[in-house]
Amino acid sequence: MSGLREGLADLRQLEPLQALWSRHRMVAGRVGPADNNEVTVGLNIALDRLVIFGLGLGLNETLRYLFSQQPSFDVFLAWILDCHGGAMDPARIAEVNDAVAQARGQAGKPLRALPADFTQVLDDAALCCWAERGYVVVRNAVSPEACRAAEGAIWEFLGAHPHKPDSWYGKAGVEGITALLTRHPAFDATRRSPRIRAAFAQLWGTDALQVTVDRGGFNPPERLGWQFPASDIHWDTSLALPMPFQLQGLLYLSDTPAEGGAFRCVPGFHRRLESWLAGLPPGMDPRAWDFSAEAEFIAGNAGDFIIWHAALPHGASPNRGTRPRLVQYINFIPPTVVDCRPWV
Ligand SMILES: O=C(O)CCC(=O)C(=O)O
Repeated sequence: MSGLREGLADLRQLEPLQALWSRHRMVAGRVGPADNNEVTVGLNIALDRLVIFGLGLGLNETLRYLFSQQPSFDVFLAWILDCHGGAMDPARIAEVNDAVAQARGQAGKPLRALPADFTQVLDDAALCCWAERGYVVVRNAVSPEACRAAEGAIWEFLGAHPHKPDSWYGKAGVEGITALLTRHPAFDATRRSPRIRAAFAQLWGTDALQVTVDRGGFNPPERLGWQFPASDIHWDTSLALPMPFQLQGLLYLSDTPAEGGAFRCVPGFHRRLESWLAGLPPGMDPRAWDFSAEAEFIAGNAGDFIIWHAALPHGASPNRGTRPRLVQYINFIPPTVVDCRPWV
């Protein structure tokens, strides 16, 4: 690991980081020319994502920091090091540089095919569920130890205790049901799970993928004075057609029965989104539709991973069980694939 001075020097060599900082400074400060060329914008978004995730940072936290603080480049670098406890492995920085160079070379080219010796983790039944219902559950996607470590990281971060219900509510580290923890060695370990990566690779048809650095989730049982606060069943993607192939995923860190705050989605909706949109009454906001009667609750055990097609309306559900539901959100994206559709 490099110290503060070396860390700053290493990061300063990361040319795309300077580009990211300067673009966001221009947008935040409304100075300089805006580049509206679609290809450049798409590539810039892809490279920003590569650099941010590659450095082990969350996308939201980084963009929020850049926009709210408008730091100088050196202050930004110091913030990145600070996020990692003051030091970073130079090898990680070099990897980001390599990944960016590769992504530049791959931009606009077809995704690299899976190698001939790729070991499939999704069997025929899983693939059938995927095709028809638009989701798949990878059982035992991470080891019990890795799962317990990630679960423990959330409990510790929240300062809550699994067997003390009074400690589950009113936590500063929770927004809605999102546990605001992104950077933790136990989270990094689950992100490296070969089964999760392979499942995404199988669905994407490429193993040239980048893992996202996302947060955890904490959904305790409802009780008097505390109601399920998360948003309803929703989409996180634009509804502009054609809908691109996009995936989302979460890892159950605790055993989750259907009534225990499980993930829910409207199965098969990816196959009828277009006709459903066409049949809506004029002026009706598709996002205002109540899908609750059509949604299926996907129960699972700690260590199970759910991948769903982003076209499925989905969301967490109120926890009517006895134990909090803990999850970690993980996604894998081909580095050069970006969605430039307008938000609809
Ligand atoms: O936590 C869940 O079960 C759902 C997650 C979700 O709605 C999302 O990632 O957009």
